[in-house]
Amino acid sequence: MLRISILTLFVIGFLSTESYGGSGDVTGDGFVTNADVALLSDYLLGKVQFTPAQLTAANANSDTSIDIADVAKIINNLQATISIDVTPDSGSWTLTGPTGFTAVTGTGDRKGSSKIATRIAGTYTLHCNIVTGYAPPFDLVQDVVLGNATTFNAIYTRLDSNTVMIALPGNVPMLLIKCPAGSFQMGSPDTERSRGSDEGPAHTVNFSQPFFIGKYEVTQEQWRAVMGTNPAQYHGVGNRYPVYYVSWNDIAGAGGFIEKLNAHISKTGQGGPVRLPSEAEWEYACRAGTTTRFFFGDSLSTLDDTHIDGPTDSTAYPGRRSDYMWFACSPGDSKPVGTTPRGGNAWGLFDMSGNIAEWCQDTYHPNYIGAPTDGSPWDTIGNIKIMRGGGWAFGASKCRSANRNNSVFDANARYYVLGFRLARSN
Ligand SMILES: [Ca+2]
Ligand SMILES: [Ca+2]
Ligand SMILES: [Ca+2]
Repeated sequence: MLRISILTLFVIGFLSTESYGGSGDVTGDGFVTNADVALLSDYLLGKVQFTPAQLTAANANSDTSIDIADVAKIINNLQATISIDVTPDSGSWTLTGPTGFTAVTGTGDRKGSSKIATRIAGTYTLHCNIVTGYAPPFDLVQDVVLGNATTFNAIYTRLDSNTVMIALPGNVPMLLIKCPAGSFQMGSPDTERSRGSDEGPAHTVNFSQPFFIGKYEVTQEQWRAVMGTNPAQYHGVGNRYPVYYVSWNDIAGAGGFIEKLNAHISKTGQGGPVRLPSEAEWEYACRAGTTTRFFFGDSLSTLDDTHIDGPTDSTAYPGRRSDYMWFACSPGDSKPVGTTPRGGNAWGLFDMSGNIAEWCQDTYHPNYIGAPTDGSPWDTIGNIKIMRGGGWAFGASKCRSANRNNSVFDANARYYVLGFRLARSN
């Protein structure tokens, strides 16, 4: 009986063309994967019985028997399957892969029988497009292995009332977060460990209006979208990495990033102009209501001036400092923005401390005597510009909320640990 069935099905198999989801698809899901190999192996071991349709599919080499040669044939024909699960379903995307894979675009899910099959193993990237009212996820990158199933879970974030999204040229998104009106103590108390004298006197700054500041450091993808180039190299390169090797003048000077982006914002009716944050805005945003050395606590229990990581003191923020900021080569080079293990600060801002240091609008003053108290930039003397937040190459003490630069960077300097984020008044 079995023999007859196989012979009958042999004819059918011979007539059909060998294609994905045909010969070798023992599970009947339309794809040739490791699950088919496993099921066929179980059949050969006598563990399962097959239906006529499964017998047809299992006879992968279309001869007169089902044996180990079919297993070999199926392995040779293995596909990888790629499922795409997008939330919400209005999300649209492009899937790209290694050389030889033709990019696939779509809207909504590709799951179940509509999942994507490929016989090209390697690294695949899912890029999600802007959807009204939502911030797309960063590009999702995964290795795809023949025989296996891979799922890209693309989850958009609904924009809340505190978040603004600007579409850069090419529809590259940039997110800004609203910082509330209010007051804070700028600078550090004399008792703060590892402080510099330029962090005092601590003084009250009052913001009568809310303002916006970048959720993330400006990325290389964003820089390229506006300027057409990517100056960053050697110290973390990729769309999601922060841009560096950009001078203050490259950003805020004539013909720079801000001037070009504001022309685009104006032309596309996307609200008011962007600018660099003032130093006061930067520290207010970094602290996000905290008065401790770092936005995650005081971290007093290990030496900050060495490259030693250690526990924080605060029970409210348990963990290591490297859970909150990329500092002290932990390990080396910049990191993709927004990837610190414990997320951002209380206002949802990422990498304010660490990753790359950030240019501000102000020039450097050796102390805060005479500093403005309304949050406006202070650029009355010199050509040395402020950088804030420390970076991946610095010890933890340089990443404190109140820490200021070492008064060395003029407006034309480019540095491998120095980038920026943007601000906007309204
Ligand atoms: Ca299958
Ligand atoms: Ca066979
Ligand atoms: Ca930073």
